[in-house]
Amino acid sequence: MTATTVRHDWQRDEIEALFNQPFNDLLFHAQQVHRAHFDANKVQVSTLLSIKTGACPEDCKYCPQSAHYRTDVDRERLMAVEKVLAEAVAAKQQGASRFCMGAAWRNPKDRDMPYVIEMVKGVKELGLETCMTLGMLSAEQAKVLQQAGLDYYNHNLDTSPEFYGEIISTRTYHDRLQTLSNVRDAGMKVCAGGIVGMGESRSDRAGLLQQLANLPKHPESVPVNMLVKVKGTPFENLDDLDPFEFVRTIAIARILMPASFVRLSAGREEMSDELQAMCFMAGANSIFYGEQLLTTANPEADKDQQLFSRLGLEPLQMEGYSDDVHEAVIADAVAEEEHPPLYYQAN
Ligand code: SAM
Ligand code: DTB
Ligand code: SF4
Repeated sequence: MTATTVRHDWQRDEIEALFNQPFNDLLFHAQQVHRAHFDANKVQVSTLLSIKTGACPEDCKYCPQSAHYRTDVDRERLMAVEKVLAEAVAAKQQGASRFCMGAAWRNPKDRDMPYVIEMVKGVKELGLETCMTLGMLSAEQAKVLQQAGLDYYNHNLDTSPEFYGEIISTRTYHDRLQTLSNVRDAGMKVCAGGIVGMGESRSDRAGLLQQLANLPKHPESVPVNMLVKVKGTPFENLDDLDPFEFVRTIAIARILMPASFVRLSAGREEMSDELQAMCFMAGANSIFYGEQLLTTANPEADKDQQLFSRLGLEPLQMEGYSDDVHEAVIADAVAEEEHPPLYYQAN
């Protein structure tokens, strides 16, 4: 297999074999794949805003916004459109190229749609890429959002199909796959990933990545979240995941989805600079920037600027990385696929 091969037929044991490689071999492999597709010193930067916070009817055990758990998150109604746009202006001034809006909903209601549509249109007019994460979407809702100018939709698979039932009971894995397919069919870019550190096994981590990599088209953006343990959620006292296992998960996401942006997502506030640097070496090339994720803390903007400068990283300007370029990268990679390898080689 070459460093540019894009596959959609990953077997669980192949992925587990990657997890079982010596750390240095795995990182070397991931770096080769990363450098075949991306400038390894450029990182895409998004800013996140919670447009509707708390009181969510779903029971996701990791989530501080679920109404099933007593956390310190205050409930807030859907934000006014002007307020969202003011936040988007600030994000742009800070250097973000994409503005992601998240709502603590099971799914958007009909009455919500006119407001979110105005948000999409307004953010787009500012020259930012738009992303939303609003829960499940019907095919019709996905089309309406796409027509309003929504570039990306984030909807995570969260974990493996087997472990999923331990985490959420109010919606199924199949529901999530259906939303991803509605988003794709509507012509939007897909942002889909998951969370590690929820007490899952290595095989579950492999299973999550297998599901993502075997989607008919790889998500353009793959957020890998480290669980943020929030007081009041059922997961508040879980043991920490070995940080090297987190780096391995990033490296394998990079290998399995070579042309996708792998996002070093929630959990950076709890990570050392050295651990984050290792994640960038393993192929992470996207982050959330700004002091707040949805309800939990993210590193201060200054701190990230210093980290970028110390590592010689630069924010990716989307003007220089058009859709056409991304399409071309994927097309090149797919062309390679016509000559499948006889057997798999680590490097
Ligand atoms: N309510 C919508 C949904 O769940 O589809 C959108 C917002 S939800 C907060 C978006 C994602 O944030 C979840 O799918 C989950 O992967 C991630 N997330 C939530 N709480 C988290 C936590 N404590 N640590 C890490 N990731 C978390
Ligand atoms: C994703 O995968 N991670 C982001 C984004 N998509 C919406 C959310 C992280 C949330 C972390 C917990 C919080 O701040 O509430
Ligand atoms: Fe609600 Fe989303 Fe949190 Fe689940 S992850 S409880 S759906 S806000």
